[in-house]
Amino acid sequence: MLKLYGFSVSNYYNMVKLALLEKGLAFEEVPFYAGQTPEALAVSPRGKVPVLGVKQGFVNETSVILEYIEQTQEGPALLPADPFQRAQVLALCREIELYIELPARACFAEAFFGMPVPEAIKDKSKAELLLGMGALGRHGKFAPYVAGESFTIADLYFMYSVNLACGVGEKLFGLDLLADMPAAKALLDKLHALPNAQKVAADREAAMPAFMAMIAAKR
Ligand SMILES: N[C@@H](CCC(=O)N[C@@H](CS)C(=O)NCC(=O)O)C(=O)O
Repeated sequence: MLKLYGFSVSNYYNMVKLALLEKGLAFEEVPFYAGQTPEALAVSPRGKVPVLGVKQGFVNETSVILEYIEQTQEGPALLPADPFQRAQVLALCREIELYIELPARACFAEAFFGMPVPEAIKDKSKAELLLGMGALGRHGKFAPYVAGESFTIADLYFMYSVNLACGVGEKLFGLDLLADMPAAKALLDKLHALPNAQKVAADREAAMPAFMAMIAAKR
């Protein structure tokens, strides 16, 4: 059986978890906080989650895991078969990760854990986030899904990265990053209302106290 290594508070972990649930696949969740110990690095070369455990070994990096699942498993397709359409979906995922998730992530410590982030980093993140959201507004279709008529892995990146970026925008910069994107806002609500997304969210809530205690202990 597929094994999903990671923890329920991780947004990347939840992208893969929702993909597995939407495809109706059986999998086992293996609690794994990664880190830099030799044991963790033997599972995840950079000490990140998620990691997918398969018969032959480990597959890491969310985008690669999602493509691997698509290529090897049954269930509803989350990537188009047509190469051009597939490229659009993959580009959207990459754009969301590079230009929205990563600048937002640089500010997570202050936005979500009360640990100050230097002003220079916040300034850079704010500028990059605005450019990233502009790119998403130009490239995303939101008709109703990010890449068009079908739910794809671009929706997974959108729902689990853009929601956190919006939290950063609101908490640190007083900005509504989706203010000019009503269809995107509606899609975010629609995606988070999916029954499987609700299960993922419930697991996240349940795991949050232990996660926050772990963060506090590390301070
Ligand atoms: N590029 C990685 C990023 C994954 C990532 O940043 N995961 C976070 C949790 S959301 C993590 O493992 N953080 C632990 C750390 O950086 O030590 C992927 O796509 O899977």
